[in-house]
Amino acid sequence: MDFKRADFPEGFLFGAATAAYQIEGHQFGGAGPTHWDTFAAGPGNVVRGEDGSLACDHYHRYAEDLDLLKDAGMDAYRFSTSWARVMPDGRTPNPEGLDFYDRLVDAMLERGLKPFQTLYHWELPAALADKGGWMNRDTCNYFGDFTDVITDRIGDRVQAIATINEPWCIAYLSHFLGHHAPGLQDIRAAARAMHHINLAHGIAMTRLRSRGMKNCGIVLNFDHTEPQDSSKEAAGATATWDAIMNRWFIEAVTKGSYPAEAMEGFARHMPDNWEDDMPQISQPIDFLGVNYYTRHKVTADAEAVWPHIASKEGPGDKTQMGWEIYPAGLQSFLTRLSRDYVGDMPIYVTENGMAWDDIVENGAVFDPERTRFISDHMQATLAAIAAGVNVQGFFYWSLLDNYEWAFGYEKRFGMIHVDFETLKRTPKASYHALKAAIAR
Ligand code: IFM
Repeated sequence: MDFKRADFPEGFLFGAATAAYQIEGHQFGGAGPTHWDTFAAGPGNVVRGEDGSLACDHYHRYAEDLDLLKDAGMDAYRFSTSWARVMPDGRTPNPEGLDFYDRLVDAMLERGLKPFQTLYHWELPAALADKGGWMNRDTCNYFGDFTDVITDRIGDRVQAIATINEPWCIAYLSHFLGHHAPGLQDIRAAARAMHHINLAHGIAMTRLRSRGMKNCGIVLNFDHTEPQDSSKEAAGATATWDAIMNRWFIEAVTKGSYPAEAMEGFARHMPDNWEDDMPQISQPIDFLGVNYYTRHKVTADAEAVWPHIASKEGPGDKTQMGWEIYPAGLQSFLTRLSRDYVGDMPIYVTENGMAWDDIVENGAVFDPERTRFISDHMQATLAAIAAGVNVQGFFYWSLLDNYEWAFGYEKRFGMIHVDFETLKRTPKASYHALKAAIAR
């Protein structure tokens, strides 16, 4: 790695991130069915129809996983608390689920790891999906109740709480593009989910504040977007895509408004009186989590339905996902978000990482591509810090190879290899490289 801990400001946190459904093993501990179980069981939705029922069995092996995190010299662990584990029907607390997160947080603290919790990383209880999921405003209030229950149990020990992970994926990717659960391609459903997920964030913030919680924020994903050519059409399409993907959520949360370019398509499908929710959605947060992976080149496509755009990956090297590796986009977002939206508020890079077709040979995984990827994105983060952005931490996605949603177990993002037959963990060469860098 071309960096060392000493290059970063005092107190900068290095960590790794995971999410409950992707690693825990959802069959254990009395968790209830989620809309991802339903989606995975539908034809053609997920590679090989795989689901999160076993995943990495982190539910039983969390001590080993946290030991690996600690042995790497990490400061913090970003994890999520599954709503369907804590409340299997979305409404009724499950003591076993609460006990699990109690043990998990204590195990982090015993190892000197700061717990960075995410309340919602996509596993909506199926019972609430049955009632319309994120299209139904009631789901936002139920989410507030879940926030209360889990916070009353572990809120005294967590370092930071993010309400929602990647609302764009929850709303647009899942309700308009149909790639994630519930797999809809429905603009009215999407408009409602785009608003309700923000409202759920606002309600959760209110509940957290009423319990005196500090260090509360949200995690948004951003995609570096550039026009494919110098035409007016490509510029217009890029602005629309940027509004839907990159501006909708941050502007709602920090300014209490939605961008006009996105409202052009969504306005007539929005829930009644949505404007009345904007003050609650835009109440102050304490930090912003930034998830960044890649860049897209965008142009206009008059034959496509609104938003009338076509996009493709940029020309650079690609990961196993086919995503272009473009570290400059991270620097650009960190600077833009600070300049245009959050000023000096702490920003964490809450996800950044790459999938590669890693294999274990003679007990080791050689992944120089990932080492380079991490190193280059750390340099991009350092450049943003040098430009005055208050970045306070970096979480690699992901600690473990895991359930990559519609791609099943095919794509490997981990710094630790998981054999999904035996569940054996093998730290990859990039794990050892990162460990050496942050020890220096
Ligand atoms: O695995 C996902 C994660 O759940 C959310 N952010 C992107 C990752 C890689 O696709």
